Amino acid sequence: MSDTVTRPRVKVLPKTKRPPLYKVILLNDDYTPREFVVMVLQGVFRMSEDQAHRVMITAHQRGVCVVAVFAKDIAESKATEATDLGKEAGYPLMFTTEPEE
Ligand code: TYC
Repeated sequence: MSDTVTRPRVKVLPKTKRPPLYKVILLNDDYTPREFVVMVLQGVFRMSEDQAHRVMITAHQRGVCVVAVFAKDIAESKATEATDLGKEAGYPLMFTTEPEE
């Protein structure tokens, strides 16, 4: 029996690939009250009142604002949850998601 040690010829790279990230985007509309938008941002995205107010004002003035970035399933469930809160209250409040470049 020989004691030859064989090492792998191919370098094994560690599996460190992160899941692709998705932006949650808030869309402006003409009907949802500002305070309601702030409340939803605080509740669903755990923002302070200050942060939530800044995001709401940005969407109000520019039409859209990126709220946060998450893995795909989390981004989608939070966008749905936030949009549904508006729907339940009778508002057309809308959150969408899109992949981050
Ligand atoms: N534009 C709304 C208003 O004037 C407030 C609003 C802000 C609604 C941001 C949606 O994403 C939004 N009552």
